[in-house]
Amino acid sequence: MNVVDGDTVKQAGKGRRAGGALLLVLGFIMLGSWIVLQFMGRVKSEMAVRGRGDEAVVARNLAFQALEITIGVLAEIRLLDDGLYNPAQGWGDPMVFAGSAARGEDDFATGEEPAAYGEQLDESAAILFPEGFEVEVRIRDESGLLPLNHTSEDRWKHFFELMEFSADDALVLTHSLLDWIDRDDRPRLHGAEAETYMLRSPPYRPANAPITDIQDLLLIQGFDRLFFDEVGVPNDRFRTFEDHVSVWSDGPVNMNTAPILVLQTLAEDLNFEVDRVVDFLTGPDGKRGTFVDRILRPGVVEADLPRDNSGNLLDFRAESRYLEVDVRVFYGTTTFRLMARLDSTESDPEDIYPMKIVYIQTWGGKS
Ligand SMILES: [Ca+2]
Repeated sequence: MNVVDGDTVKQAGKGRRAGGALLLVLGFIMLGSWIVLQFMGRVKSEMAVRGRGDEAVVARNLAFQALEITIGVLAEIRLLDDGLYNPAQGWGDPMVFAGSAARGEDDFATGEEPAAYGEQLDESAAILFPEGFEVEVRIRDESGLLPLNHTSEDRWKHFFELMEFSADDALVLTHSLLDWIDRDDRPRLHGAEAETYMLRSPPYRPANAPITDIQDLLLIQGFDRLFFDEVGVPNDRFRTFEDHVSVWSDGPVNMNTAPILVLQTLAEDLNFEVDRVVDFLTGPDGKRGTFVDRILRPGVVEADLPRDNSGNLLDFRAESRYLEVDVRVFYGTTTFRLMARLDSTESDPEDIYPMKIVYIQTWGGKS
């Protein structure tokens, strides 16, 4: 796997049942705890050999180890719980899951107040890192977002209207985005192709290909005016858009992790009441995004499974396939950051990891 600092290199809860959570933990111990032990052993010996002067090196190593632990947790849960659908399966806070598993505890079945994924269930359950280093891991399920390059015209129109753009602006944004991506040079009614962009100064051509960098929106008619200020600085609407789309997801949207605006967009398109989905997912504590959330997935049998307005069950087959793992290691006044994209359903071409690492980027620290 190739990694380059500051640059992009391609290539490279509770379970559904308490017994399920226990099974996961036991499975993790049998199959994966060696990973944790090996990593921790390595960090400690590095600390001893290098001493205090090389904190940046330790921070970098810790970040990679946290990523490997995260991959281990995801792979174990995927294997033993037959797929990844919802962080409530235990992967919402992978360091806590791995820490509990390494100690043989079943914290997911005994926690009193259900915690949000971002908060640790129990500080003492998390993996212990060397003193002076704090490690934070966040997982964003891009499968719950609108695929930037694979979303229909109807969904975009609904989405831009839900973002409170006028009907006219919603049309311009939708048509211009689709024209920018599609291969032909025939503009839609409110869109734009080469004939529009070649009149600009300096002139340029549309990509006529999938967007890989979200900053390219600055070049697209409508987005240039509505998502950036006069000098090209992204505004709040750009940030809202960025939080709801994925540049690399190409599959169906996973409703388990979809933000409310994405669920509302799907609801308009598929004709269902968004509250039915939210009420189901929320679970007994009345809060969405905690470890007692219920999970929408194939095989679940519950009386209140969400249906559309014609009474048909919604499609819950979409998995948490495209995962962005954001690791931050804090030490002194400095932070080392590592961001990785994982395709949880593809195998690693080099057969080192249990899933494919599509991309890694790092900031800070020494190599
Ligand atoms: Ca085009």
